[in-house]
Amino acid sequence: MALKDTLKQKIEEFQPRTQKLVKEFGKVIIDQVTIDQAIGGARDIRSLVTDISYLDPQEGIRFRGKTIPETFEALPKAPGSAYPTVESFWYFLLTGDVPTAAQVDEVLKEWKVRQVVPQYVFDAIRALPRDSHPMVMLSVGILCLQKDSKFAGYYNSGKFNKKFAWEYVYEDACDLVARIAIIAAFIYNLKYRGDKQIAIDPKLDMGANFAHMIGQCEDYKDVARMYFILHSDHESGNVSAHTTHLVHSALSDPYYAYSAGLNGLAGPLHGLANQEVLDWTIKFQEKYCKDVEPTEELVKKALWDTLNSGQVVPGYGHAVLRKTDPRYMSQREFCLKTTGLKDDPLFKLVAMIFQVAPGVLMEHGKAKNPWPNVDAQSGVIQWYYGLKEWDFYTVLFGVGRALGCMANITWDRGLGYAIERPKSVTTAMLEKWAAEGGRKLS
Ligand code: HAX
Repeated sequence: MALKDTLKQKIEEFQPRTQKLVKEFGKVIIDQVTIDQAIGGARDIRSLVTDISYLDPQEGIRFRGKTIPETFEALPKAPGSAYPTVESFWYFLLTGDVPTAAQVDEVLKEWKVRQVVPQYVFDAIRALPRDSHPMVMLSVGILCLQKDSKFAGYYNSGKFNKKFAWEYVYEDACDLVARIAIIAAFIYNLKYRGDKQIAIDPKLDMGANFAHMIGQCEDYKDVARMYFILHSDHESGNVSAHTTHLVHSALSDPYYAYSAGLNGLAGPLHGLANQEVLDWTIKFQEKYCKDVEPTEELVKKALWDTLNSGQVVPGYGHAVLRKTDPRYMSQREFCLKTTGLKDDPLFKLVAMIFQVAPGVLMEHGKAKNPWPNVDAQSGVIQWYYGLKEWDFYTVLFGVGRALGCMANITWDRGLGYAIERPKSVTTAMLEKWAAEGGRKLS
């Protein structure tokens, strides 16, 4: 069965579960909110629903119930590769089913048709100052695609029906995920390769084609596949996923929603941390290791210098995780099994930081999670393969994150989730409830 038909069946089978929960159990309490949560970024409040991934503080992410190693193991691999194609992962994220080779093939073929990016997108990006951040270029590129949104077209057609709305979100979502790596490759070539563009190779899957389009080597094809899959989804509360969900909840189409999500991803406490890690590490090398080999003592000193100057250690800490991020470990394993990379001085330095930083952060005593997150390891791989322009790293994150965000909003519409509108209160109200020992709930 084609992906859209399978999805239709899944959504229709699922709808009664959501409807029953709202109708029969809508008033069942699942959480409470404290003053520090209201002021402190709504941390840990259970008020979002997704079945696409779940983040356990100790174990880390599961995509559709599978850990990262289980996901990589289960999915059909790209020809001659140890890694699955992004296309097979997309099928899995959307449906929860491991696709057959034939089903993956169908997605591959479909993306070949969908991946054509209109010239006006490239023109708009090219019109930006060349020293604009590449995340601005990506966000603008995605926003430009809005003009032809099938969801917006359906909404404005006068025939809009909530029941079928998800099908149009799905159409935009597929177009967006099929095109985003092409736009990213264009931005890379425009900014860093003197606008030397390389045409799409229609024989290649998304990851391989991205590698081809930025002039990368054969081995980088797996890097791209791994990277896009690892960065795809991290349940719904993180800034990029939540922003996409929030904006789409107003029935803004997927392009408006994901452009906004990308703007959140571009924050240094979120996706931009991967460029910050490389920046920090290279500056460390320049400052401390001009004539000497890095040592644990030097790393310790540099970490304390960062903390004492009031900055965060990029790539460490997490709002939910309380252990080393399995996405970090997955990339570390990739480094360890890649000849050349495992002996690369930068990888060795990142591995040394991994030995030292948790102890320093524990001694510092602020971060609830002193362990590395996904961003602590990702830049070093890109650097090794010659992508030394670290301001591009968040774009790579953004290409991957599109998969999770688009799968989620397709299901949001399928299950008819409401416009998001939490309630705010005033500081005076908080002070009153604090004095009374809590708000009296009638
Ligand atoms: N270095 C120094 N201090 C840190 C820290 C770090 N890596 N991580 C947390 N802290 C500090 C916080 O700034 C906070 O200090 P204040 O009380 O002075 O405000 C305190 O420890 C408590 O914070 P927390 O509860 O442990 O962490 P939060 O949930 O508030 O924030 C962050 C989570 C990821 C934003 C945070 O750990 C951080 O800033 N890390 C560094 C940046 C980073 O790597 N971001 C990427 C995270 C993964 C991701 O989203 N990728 O896209």
